[in-house]
Amino acid sequence: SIFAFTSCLEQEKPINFPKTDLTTEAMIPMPSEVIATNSAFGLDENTHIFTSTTATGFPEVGEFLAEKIKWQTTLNLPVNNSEKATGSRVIYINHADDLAFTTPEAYQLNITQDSITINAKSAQGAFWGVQTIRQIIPQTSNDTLAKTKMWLIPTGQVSDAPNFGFRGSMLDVSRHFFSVSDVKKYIDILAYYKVNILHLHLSDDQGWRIEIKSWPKLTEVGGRSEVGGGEGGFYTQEEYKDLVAYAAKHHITIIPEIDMPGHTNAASLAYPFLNGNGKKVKPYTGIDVGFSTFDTRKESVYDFIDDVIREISEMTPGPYIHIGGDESHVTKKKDFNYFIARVDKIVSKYGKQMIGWDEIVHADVNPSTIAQFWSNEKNALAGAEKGLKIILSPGKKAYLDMKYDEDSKFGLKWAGLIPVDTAYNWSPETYLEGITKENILGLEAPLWSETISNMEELEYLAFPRMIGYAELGWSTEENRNWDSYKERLAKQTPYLDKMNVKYYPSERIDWK
Ligand code: TNX
Repeated sequence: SIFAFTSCLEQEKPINFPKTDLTTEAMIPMPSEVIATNSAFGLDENTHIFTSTTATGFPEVGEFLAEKIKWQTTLNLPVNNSEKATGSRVIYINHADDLAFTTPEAYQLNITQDSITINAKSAQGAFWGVQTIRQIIPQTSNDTLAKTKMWLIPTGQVSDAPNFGFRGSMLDVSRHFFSVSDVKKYIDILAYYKVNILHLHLSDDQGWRIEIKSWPKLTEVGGRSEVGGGEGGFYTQEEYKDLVAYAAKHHITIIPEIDMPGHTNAASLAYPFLNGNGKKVKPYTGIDVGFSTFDTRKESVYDFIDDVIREISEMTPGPYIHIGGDESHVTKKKDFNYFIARVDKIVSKYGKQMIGWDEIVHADVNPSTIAQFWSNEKNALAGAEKGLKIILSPGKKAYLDMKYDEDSKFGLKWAGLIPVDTAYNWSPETYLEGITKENILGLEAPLWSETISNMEELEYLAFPRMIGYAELGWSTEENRNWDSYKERLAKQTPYLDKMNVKYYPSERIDWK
């Protein structure tokens, strides 16, 4: 009929897209290069997603994008389904080897009126490209340009790669326990900002949080307390594996930490033969540090550690095991170094790379062992001189558990107050004199949990500061700028609100 004919004509009329500017979108971290071509891709119900089907992980990245587009817009887009695809707009997620950047995490985005293409060398790179797309989908649709509702994505190109391959956060689930679903929510948000490491501090004086089948009392006895006297908790091995798999789906590696020889009161409470401080072990629910130690000269202690590292290695697809090593104030220096060297060998035996807090650098460790700098600059330098790679977690800049200001509801202040701009305004590459980019593995922001016991409190300390650390790890110095960052941060509210994140609404940010 004539009616059908006119409606068909209407559909083919080129759409007059409003002018856009990809370079001013609120992308965090700031990509390496952004070029705007000032038109729009109309994301609508006819859009199809296609991925490389033979390259590992690419179809899953396509499914992830579809899931998140549905969450954001309610559109239900097909993935790798050619039915009715002819003539529709398309998002391609391609495996491509010829990118300008060498790192496997690099990706390129090419957005035109007709298609969006992600090119990436690895599924991980493609996954980061997907996060960039999520960040530039507008909150509201345009309902007048065409017959369908359209979410107008600015056209242009993004060419992007991380400055550091290790961009992390740490959660202390020991001082207070956090559930699997809490940790999953944290993972969701980290992934959105291209963070690729989540370090879990699984044991401390106040609680042991991971089931070890060969030593069941660790959780039965050692898992039942926390700071302030709460009931504590722990992850069963099934739950822990589920967490690791959830993180892997988000291209995040989990680093398990068993802190020793200090910070071990909960372990010694479960198995008193481990204790080396000469006192009777009692449950501990305070927040002091440095009073506990394993007995470093007892062979049975190393048999115990061998079992623990073996069981944890079996649940850890990632390359790293963290063995703590901080604040062992009641372990003699000689015993401490002997202990660290022995544990280093156990970790290597199970095919993993050891990470320890900066105190470990004086022990005779494997050259591939990594030192995590948190407070002692001399330790970091000594580690780098030995050729060890350094993870930067400077307490004064990167501790998520420091208060923002004197009035902060939660947090400590031993390393200083860390307002949102102080957290952002420093350079990992030049922070420590004598340590260069070659020495640095990356950046990690730890969240210790002495003063926080639920997700809302966790979010108050972690956000917005963690978003800034994500940019510090990903973007190069020339691409970072507080004035630009604070504008982009202010525009994260729709995402954070939709995620129900109770971030700290710092007055230094002009929240939108
Ligand atoms: C120091 S940082 C610690 C932790 C505390 C934290 C509180 C580090 C390696 N050790 O045991 O939780 O300060 O900010």
